[in-house]
Amino acid sequence: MSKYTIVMVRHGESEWNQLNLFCGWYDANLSDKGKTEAAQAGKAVKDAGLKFDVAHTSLLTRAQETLKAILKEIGQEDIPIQKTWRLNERHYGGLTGMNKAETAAKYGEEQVQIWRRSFDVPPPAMEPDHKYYDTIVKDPRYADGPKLEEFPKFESLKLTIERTLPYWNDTIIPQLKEGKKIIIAAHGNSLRGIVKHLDQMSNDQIMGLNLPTGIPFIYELDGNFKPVVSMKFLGDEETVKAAMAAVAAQGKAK
Ligand code: DG2
Repeated sequence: MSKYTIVMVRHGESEWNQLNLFCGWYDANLSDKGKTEAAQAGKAVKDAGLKFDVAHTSLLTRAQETLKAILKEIGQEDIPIQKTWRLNERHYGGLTGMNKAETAAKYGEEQVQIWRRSFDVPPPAMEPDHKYYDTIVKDPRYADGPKLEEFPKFESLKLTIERTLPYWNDTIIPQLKEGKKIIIAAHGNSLRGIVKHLDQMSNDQIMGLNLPTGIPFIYELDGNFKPVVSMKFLGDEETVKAAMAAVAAQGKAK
């Protein structure tokens, strides 16, 4: 029997998604299309009659703006919003800022697929001479964490899960237990980590999952936080399928 309901959404398309650049911890804004997707996500949430007591998001603008648009649409801009680096996108290391299709042309589609979707093979590290190193490491939004010694220079999905899951277990679960209705607006890979955990997907199974931008999905969980309903998208099946395929195709050489 379903006891808890939680809604999750990957942010709307960012300007860097649009340019097909590895983004990670770079703070890209939503594109115009992404803003429209965020508003549509809000409409879908409204049509489903969902309301929330608390919202969670990352420290990155694209996720926060998506959340804002959704809460505006459902008239709930006043609920508490908790922001954490633990929901940030996985850190794409030295790949940050590189074009995914050009990277595939240079290093091969197989290598890009490993970097994007393998469970535990990390991308190359972001070295201090990387164009975006200072922009990210010295960003004051990280003053409260992660600490310099744990500040990522790259992350595999495995490493992403290792810093996202403590937030799920220590913050989200207790709030669900209190009966709070929750929405999480985050990123392709931080959410893939949560989905892998909830659905107990194998390392191979999670490789095949690509989350679309701006389409909310629902989990219904039993008393032991096991899914009764998994990843039910608030969108029609064909649209969701096409959007997932488009994300997968971003790693193809042009
Ligand atoms: C994308 C995900 O993150 O990229 O960092 O480039 O969800 O913040 O747009 P998001 C990025 P892929 O793993 O799908 O290549």
